[in-house]
Amino acid sequence: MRIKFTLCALAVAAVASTTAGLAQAQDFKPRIVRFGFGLVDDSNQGRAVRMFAKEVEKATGGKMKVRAIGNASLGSDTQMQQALIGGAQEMMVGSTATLVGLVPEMGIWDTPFLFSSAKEADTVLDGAEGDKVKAKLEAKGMVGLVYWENGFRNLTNSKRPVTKVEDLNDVKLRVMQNNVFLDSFKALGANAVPLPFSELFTALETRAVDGQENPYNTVLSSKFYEVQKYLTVTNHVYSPWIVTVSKKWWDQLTPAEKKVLQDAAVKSRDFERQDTREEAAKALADLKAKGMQVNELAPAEVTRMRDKLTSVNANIAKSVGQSTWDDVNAAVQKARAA
Ligand code: TF8
Repeated sequence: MRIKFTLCALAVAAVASTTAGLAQAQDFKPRIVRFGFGLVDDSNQGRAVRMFAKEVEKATGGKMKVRAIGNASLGSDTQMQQALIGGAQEMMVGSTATLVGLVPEMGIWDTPFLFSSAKEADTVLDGAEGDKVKAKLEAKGMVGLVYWENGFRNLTNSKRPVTKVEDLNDVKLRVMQNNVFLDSFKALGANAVPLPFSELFTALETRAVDGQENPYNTVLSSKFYEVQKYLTVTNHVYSPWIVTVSKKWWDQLTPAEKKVLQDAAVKSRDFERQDTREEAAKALADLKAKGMQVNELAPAEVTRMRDKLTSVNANIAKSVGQSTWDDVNAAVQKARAA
């Protein structure tokens, strides 16, 4: 009698713990998730989207299918954002920089030299300050899941090696579409032209613009080395990517489905950062082998560039709000001291 009761209690407990803890296949409805991105399939972005897709399919027993749609086939970053807001597309990953028009606080991440290492970026982006900025998306119709690494940005152009700030004077330089980037490169004396990434290769090829700035990984995966001769190591800003979901669609999901997406997003973030860092460590040598002429800046020139760039800080503080500016900078200082 006693034994029977204990076994029975154990059985009840076991059933309760599976339903509460592990999600079952029947918790998931068949769903198709269109996950768009701007880079080519064979890029750090593409690899991480496919990794995310596998995780989600595995966790839902194949019920939720994630379609990785690259090459900006679903549109530029800003076009995809509008599709997410309207509910015509479920997910995307893109630059935080292209969200500044919707969420001004996102501009904080474009502050030149904000982060001096990837470790600082991880700590702040994954911490309370990163969360606060990410949470602002909800009021605009999107849910931010995680930040991925785009990386430290470097300058390329087809005119000349940039060894001092003045070399940029007559360079038509494509920048991402927000005022922080426009102001930053105007402060350096370049002729800054905002353009969506999806139009960049053609613009470089036809010489509509002379140069651009992006992490090594992207210069490599987007084959910019075919149309850009000179690369200058500037590391002028760390760019995050952010994985976002349509809020209209998110609100229809069950808690179990939301958890699957959140968990897979965290796994994809860790995978993506490692993959990106490994690729970046080799990319410069690859770019040289493809014929790019690479130069570093003399320390005095780095200081001059830094001084010119930090002149935009006051405007950034104004557009992101003083409290965002102060809180993020304090979090960076704390991460730096750790
Ligand atoms: C840029 C960004 C791009 C991203 C990507 C298309 O220069 O660095 O790599 O926006 O998602 O526009």
